[in-house]
Amino acid sequence: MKSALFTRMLSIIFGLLLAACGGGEKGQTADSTATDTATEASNEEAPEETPKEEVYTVKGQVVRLPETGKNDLTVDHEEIPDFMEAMRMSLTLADSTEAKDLVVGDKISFEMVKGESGFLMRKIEKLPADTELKLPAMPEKK
Ligand SMILES: [Cu+2]
Repeated sequence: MKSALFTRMLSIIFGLLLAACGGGEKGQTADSTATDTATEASNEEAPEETPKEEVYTVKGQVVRLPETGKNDLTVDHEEIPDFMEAMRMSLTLADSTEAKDLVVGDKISFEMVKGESGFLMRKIEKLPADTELKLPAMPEKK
């Protein structure tokens, strides 16, 4: 008899718990609906984003100067945290006159700009020749 009472009490407690849970879920559903609506509204308000350019200040060393009539400078550059490992790459000069005073082997800092159509470099500044750079170890490929 005692156990029957206990069982009934348990079932009452369970019933209460279920009711409580049900109430909670209803509340959550209402909340998430409200959030969805808010998100949609803010999306509509946001103007069409023009793709932002990402700018990184990078140090590197000149590997190859632009050929006549071309506009690309090849550099070994240091790691760019969270973006690019140290590597050799060719970049398009935003302003070709920026390369006119450079020679192969110059250590430079520059801004790397990731735009819609690839990478640009600009604001090239020469660094002292004894600047220590962590450049990529380039396996000789021939
Ligand atoms: Cu790179």
